[in-house]
Amino acid sequence: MGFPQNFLWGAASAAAQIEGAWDEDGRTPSIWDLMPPGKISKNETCHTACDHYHRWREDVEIMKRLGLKAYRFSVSWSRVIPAKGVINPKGMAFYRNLVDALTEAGIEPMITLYHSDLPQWVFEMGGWNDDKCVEEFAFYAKTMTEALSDKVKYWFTMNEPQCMLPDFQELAGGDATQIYRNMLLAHGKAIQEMRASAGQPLKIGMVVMGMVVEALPGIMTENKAAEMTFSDLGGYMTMLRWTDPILAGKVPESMKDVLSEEDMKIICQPLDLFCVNVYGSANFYDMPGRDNPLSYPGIPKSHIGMPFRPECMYYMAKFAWERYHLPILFTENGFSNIDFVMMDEKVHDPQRIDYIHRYLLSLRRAVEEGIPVEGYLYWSILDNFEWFKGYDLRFGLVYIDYPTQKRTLKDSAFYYRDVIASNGEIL
Ligand code: IFM
Repeated sequence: MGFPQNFLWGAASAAAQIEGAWDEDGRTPSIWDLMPPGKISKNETCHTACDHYHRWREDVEIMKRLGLKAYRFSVSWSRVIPAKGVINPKGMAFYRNLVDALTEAGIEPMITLYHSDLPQWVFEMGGWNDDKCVEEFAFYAKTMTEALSDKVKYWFTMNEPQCMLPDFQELAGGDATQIYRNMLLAHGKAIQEMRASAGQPLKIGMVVMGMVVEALPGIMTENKAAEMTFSDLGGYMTMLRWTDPILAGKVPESMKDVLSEEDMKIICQPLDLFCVNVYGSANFYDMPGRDNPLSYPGIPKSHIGMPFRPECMYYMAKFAWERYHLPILFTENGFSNIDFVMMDEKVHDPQRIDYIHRYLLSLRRAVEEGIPVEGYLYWSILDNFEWFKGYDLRFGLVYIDYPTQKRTLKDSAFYYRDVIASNGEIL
């Protein structure tokens, strides 16, 4: 049976991680541009990153060469809205040109509105600690859909709010419950605005970080694994704390005093997809300071330390489908490796090829059981700026030599191209 004919094979990225041009054409800084010294590894910055802002044509050409069907990117909020109520035409033009080039290349553009890079001006207003942020985000969402929704069908309000909450708290302090509530309200209000101003019926979702517990014969039944996957025990990092309110209109027990009935009318807007980033299984992560009986010395991992567990794809799809009955879009999945350009001027990355191969086989199992999976987006199209960890970690299909900005397609890029061309038949 295999993957459906219209399966969206793609790749993903985020503005702060690739664009650079942090102070050009009217853009104002985001919190990542002004990170205090000592926070980011080796005090690296994202001021230039992959210089995608100037090299986007070359990058779209690469995507076209790979035969991508979809490309998910995020918009830099402070590039399009550099100050309260101000819309920057040059910032807008950048995204309009990108969308047009993608469409011309036959690549479905997908937009994430907020992928960690809060504008500094919003941060100074109190950021997610302050209710005003909800209105500012809704205004931003409306501005973007007014400008691009006739051309872009897929929209994601936020990426991994589970991780953004602690990142924001680390910088700004404040009350986690207040930040949580404001982020959920911002998501809901944004969708109201987006649906009202859309130029066509949109497919909207919120991207969560997939904390999936996989089933293990003799150790963990499927029922138990599903229950643990959607438990509320991990605080704000758990999926359920975000997905139940937005997708099922349910308030987790622990949040009963935080979200009111009135809040829920805003937060729970109809969504079209369950969007999830999955890298490994939660039951195999080493928890610092805690004994994990499933982890062992030398457990296969990526460079960033994520356990190599292809089964996570199958169980994520299965458990999410059983709980929410929405088509699933894998908005991120990928492998960080110690890549370099070798003597033959190529980047040989067999580990990444094996990773993609095995994770996709696991995904195919879900598809063949009849679970609707809309697409798979590899993280990431390019090596990029990995937040607090800087540039050492390489997730890309395309190698970036940062001093020269030269792009080299890794072996895995060619492998993924062949997977796409065969619609997964060569797996
Ligand atoms: O680089 C990040 C991305 O911004 C969000 N998801 C996980 C990726 C790898 O750590």
